[in-house]
Amino acid sequence: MIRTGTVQRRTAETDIIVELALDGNQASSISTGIGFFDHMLTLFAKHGRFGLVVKANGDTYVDAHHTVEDVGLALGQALVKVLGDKVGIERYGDAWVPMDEALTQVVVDLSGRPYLVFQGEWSTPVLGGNFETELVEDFFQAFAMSGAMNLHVRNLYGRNTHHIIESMFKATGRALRKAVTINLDIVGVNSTKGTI
Ligand SMILES: [Mn+2]
Repeated sequence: MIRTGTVQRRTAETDIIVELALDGNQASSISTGIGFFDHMLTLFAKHGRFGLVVKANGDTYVDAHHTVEDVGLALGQALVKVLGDKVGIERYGDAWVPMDEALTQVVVDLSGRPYLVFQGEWSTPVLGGNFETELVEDFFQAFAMSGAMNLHVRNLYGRNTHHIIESMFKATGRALRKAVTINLDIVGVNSTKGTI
């Protein structure tokens, strides 16, 4: 069984299609008009072993904010849609990912209770010419809220801004891979409440 779903999200600011396949280790195809963001989403998909298609046409002549935030919202919506009733999934996942001198820890709970804890600081305000690095937190905020997850993204240290942010996206992919994994020992949903 391949768990897959599509979300289309259109506003006056952005027009976005996200296709997410949790299984099958399919190739990703990312096009947002923001090169650094494409690079991050490609890493996220690769290290999460997600089949991910993102096509975004946004008002990047303004800046990258609307597009980055709305892709986060659409990706979270796609995850909720694909997971459905969450029967049998591990629910929790975590990962430590280094990138050279940078180290990031991500812990996720697909709890249905949206919450973001974000710890990260860096020196470079813009990467790739049109990606304002403060948008990293906005992306994770949108993703955690619309994905109804408790997400902790914690960079411990690092010098190079590209490395720090890259370790965050890779670690999030890896943590989510664990959380969405189906465990046949789990009867129903993985909660004493009977629902997540
Ligand atoms: Mn890179």
